[in-house]
Amino acid sequence: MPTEETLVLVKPDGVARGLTGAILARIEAKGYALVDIRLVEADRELLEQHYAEHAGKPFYEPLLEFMQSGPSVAIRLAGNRVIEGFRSLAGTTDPTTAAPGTIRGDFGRDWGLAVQQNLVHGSDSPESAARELQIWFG
Ligand code: RTP
Ligand code: MG
Repeated sequence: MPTEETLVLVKPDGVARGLTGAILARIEAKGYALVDIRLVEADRELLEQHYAEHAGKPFYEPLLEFMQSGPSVAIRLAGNRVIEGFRSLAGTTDPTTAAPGTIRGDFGRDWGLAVQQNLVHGSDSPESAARELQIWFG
């Protein structure tokens, strides 16, 4: 089976809180390979592409604002079943109920804001991964 790739983001809250290293340590300990990594100040145009599926939802505008609040770390990550595997490491979307042992469960906090600041993003399918890697890495 060919090695799979996914797009992982350490979102602005993760970078601002100094959690990039701790998050990368979990990814590396799991055995996934860093293929490319860069610090990105995402602009609105990039984020509109990335979050196209959420356009019109109540959290969409706050989400785009949050994602422009500071740099994100974009990672091209490779490994067997890495798409599913990273989402398992990340935990579910809501940090309050994300399982302990996951990135969101251990480090994520509900700030009572209009958008979940949940530290990381991971592509949810091979189609999303291909599309998102093109957006963030060209
Ligand atoms: P991601 O795309 O970031 O890996 O997270 P996900 O699949 O778990 O969540 P998704 O449903 O795709 O939502 C994308 C991001 O939007 C924010 N969100 N806030 N206020 C809310 O209830 C809410 N719902 C979604 C989160 O930052 C989520 O990661
Ligand atoms: Mg998603």
